[in-house]
Amino acid sequence: ICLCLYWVFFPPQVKKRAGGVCASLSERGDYHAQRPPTPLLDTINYPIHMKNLSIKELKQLADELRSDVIFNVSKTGGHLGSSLGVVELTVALHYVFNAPQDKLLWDVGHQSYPHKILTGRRDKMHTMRQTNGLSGFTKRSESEYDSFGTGHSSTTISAGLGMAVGRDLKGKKNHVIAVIGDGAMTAGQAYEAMNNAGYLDSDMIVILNDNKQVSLPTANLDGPIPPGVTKQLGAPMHELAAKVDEYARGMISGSGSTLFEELGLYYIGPVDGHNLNDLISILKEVKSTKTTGPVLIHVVTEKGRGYPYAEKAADKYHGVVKFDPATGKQFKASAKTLAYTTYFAEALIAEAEADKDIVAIHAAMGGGTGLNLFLRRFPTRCFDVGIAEQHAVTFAAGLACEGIKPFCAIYSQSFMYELGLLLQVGKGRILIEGERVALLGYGSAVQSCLAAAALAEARGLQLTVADARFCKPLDHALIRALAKSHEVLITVEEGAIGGFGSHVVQFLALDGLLDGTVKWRPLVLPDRYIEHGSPADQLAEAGLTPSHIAATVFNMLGQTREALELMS
Ligand SMILES: Cc1ncc(C[n+]2csc(CCOP(=O)(O)OP(=O)(O)O)c2C)c(N)n1
Repeated sequence: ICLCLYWVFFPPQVKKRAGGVCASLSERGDYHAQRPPTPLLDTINYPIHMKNLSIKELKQLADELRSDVIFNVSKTGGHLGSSLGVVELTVALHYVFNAPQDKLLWDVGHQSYPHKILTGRRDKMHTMRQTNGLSGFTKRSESEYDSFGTGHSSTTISAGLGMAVGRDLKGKKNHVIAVIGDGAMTAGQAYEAMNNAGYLDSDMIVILNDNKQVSLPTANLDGPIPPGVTKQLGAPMHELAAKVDEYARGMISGSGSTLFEELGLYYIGPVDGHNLNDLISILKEVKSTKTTGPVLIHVVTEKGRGYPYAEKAADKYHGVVKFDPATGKQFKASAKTLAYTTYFAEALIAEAEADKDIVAIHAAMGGGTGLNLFLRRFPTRCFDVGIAEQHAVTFAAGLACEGIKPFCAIYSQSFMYELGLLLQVGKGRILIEGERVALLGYGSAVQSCLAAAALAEARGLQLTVADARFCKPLDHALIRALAKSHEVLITVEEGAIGGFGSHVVQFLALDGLLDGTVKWRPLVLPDRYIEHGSPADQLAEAGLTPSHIAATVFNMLGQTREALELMS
């Protein structure tokens, strides 16, 4: 009831900025290599320190926070555009609610930099995404203010609902607020969670952060895709978002209810996500209303807000490397070789030139998978399905049923799933012929095997190195030959226990190859979580560097002196 009254007194509105510029400190374009002056932010270490600020001071705090985010990210790289878009929302949330008792969840967590600065981590922002430094996402072990660990998109409504129900079971009274982007909102899990939230009717607040950017037109090696293509990519999603708005205002549904209301959530919005007055009023109202069940507040924000270079960029500076704050220019290192993704995209384009049935699918990751390049060449044969990996795969299956040849690329740090044939399936190859010990590498571990062979060669031992290329189907002939002609066979993979090496040993055992004298050892990732850091640091922690591999070789041959030398 209070919420309805609220509508009468504060009708939600979205104000358009004239020419995209307004007069905040950061928006005046005062960017320098030096840290910007932040007198008010300097007095705020935790949300408790901002509780007595006036609205005017909170606005100043938001401006200082924005310039601090820009300065920090210019030194470390990271998710800039998304964080800039939620500066006012972050200030309003921490002003109105009492974290960490109230649970604040950030979906994906890539937009949590302002939150980190306001929750005791400002002095560590320069360590962001580095080994032993701050995580680029929210992380429970990093701070009690990070109520849920994220990175994977579209989980926060489910997790928030769990926290709300857990609170009720324990008889506690805190609030639960899940902030989720319009991109993350395209995933099925978000709707599964809302449906369940409507059914369970626990009090929780979902904030839909709608910045009209659903997918990541992330810069590829040759720069971001041009705005025209971005528009083409995003248009259907924007239409969908607009429809959601119309729905929300009761303009579409026959019954006059909104999409979210149909799912059982109370809808409020759209609200200008850069207007602190509006945000604070609405959040206070929702906070003080008792037993509402799940409420969804639709907040409209602008990605990259307040940093002109980000606002103008096609990718809104979603993810940036280090840059010069004064010019917005990013310091991109020129790579010696092409990225895997570019090889993949170029190979797929070559196949698709010859076969018109080939299409490509990705889940909001055109940049990360390299498929933006494919989109450029074949605009009608590339499908961005939103952050909906499970749908992407089944959509591909449907296409395949109709005789289309779909390549579905699912983005991951180290894993790409391709449907289709580019290499001879099930065939590996020998890269170096050696003696006594064979290294059988899988994926990027092959490079480490080659480096390990160089280390062994410097100590007088010539290793065999083979590239398995496939885990399934295995190259039985290759494995048999290696096992028969070496004393030791070592499988090396950047994968967990139960993967490639396990397949190999299963085959070795069944083929009787373990009944003789060959010794087999698997080198895999340890069965525990490895913290973020540079790939080199992570491999060192996992015991998978070339030195580790070479040391294993010498240990197996009983040459412990060489092994120790390699590890010292
Ligand atoms: C399951 C999954 N797929 C893809 C990604 C990669 N990803 C990270 S952020 C993002 C876009 C998020 O868009 P949105 O939720 O609207 O947040 P915004 O950055 O626009 O604020 C994507 C696709 C991911 N983190 N998790």
